[in-house]
Amino acid sequence: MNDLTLLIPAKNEAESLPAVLNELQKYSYKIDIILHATDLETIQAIKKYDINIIYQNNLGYGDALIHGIKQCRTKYFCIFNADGSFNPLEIKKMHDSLMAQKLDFIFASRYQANSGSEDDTIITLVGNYIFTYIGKIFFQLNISDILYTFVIGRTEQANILDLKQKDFSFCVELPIKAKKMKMQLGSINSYERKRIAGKKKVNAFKDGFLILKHMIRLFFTKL
Ligand SMILES: Nc1nc2c(ncn2[C@@H]2O[C@H](COP(=O)(O)OP(=O)(O)OP(=O)(O)O)[C@@H](O)[C@H]2O)c(=O)[nH]1
Ligand SMILES: [Mg+2]
Repeated sequence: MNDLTLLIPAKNEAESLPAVLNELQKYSYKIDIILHATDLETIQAIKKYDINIIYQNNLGYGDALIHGIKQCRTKYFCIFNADGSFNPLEIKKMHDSLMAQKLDFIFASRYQANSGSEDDTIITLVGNYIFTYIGKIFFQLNISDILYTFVIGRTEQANILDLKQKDFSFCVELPIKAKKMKMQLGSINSYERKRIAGKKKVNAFKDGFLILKHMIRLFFTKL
């Protein structure tokens, strides 16, 4: 599949990212890792791999992805985590489904038939449920797992959205703005695995608050 680039944001993933890259080797996808130049341990850990490293100017998960999408030169991109929780086997089925349904973005979901998670906690489960529900009621979003952000999208369409959120509120900015622009969104089943090693970067309360604040702002703005 040479029309697709995997965009992998990474922060302090020296333990997990090499294992993720090993697993990806048999698929021959184009891969861009987006990280900050100060993350020397991760940079050292992936030195031997034939991948492209993009250095972000600012900090943050959303900042990394905005930067990655802007630099993406293939028709499609896939947001893929550096912690081993996404199964690369699912990429092809997501890509095929996006093409077959002529979608602009396809969002993997842990909460529909034939899906699940080994990584969810009760807090992330409830938080996700609430934000997904807000997405459905206030933005008519037809996706069942708004925060997972295992997504394949059309690069051209993502560039129209003028994405700005540098933190984890990027997760809601992408689908909500796409919906407001009347783009075609779809959902597909996925099974989330456990993070291989290292620490999660999401703080349920701090990031949950930022996400809620941004959803409220998006509700009161045109785009
Ligand atoms: N470049 C960059 N990557 C980040 C940053 N924060 C998180 N990431 C990466 O984004 C991906 C998702 O982060 P996680 O900590 O796994 O967050 P999550 O998957 O939502 O949370 P859990 O699955 O609940 O642990 C991982 O690949 C992280 O390394 C950041 O500030 N900058
Ligand atoms: Mg994770």
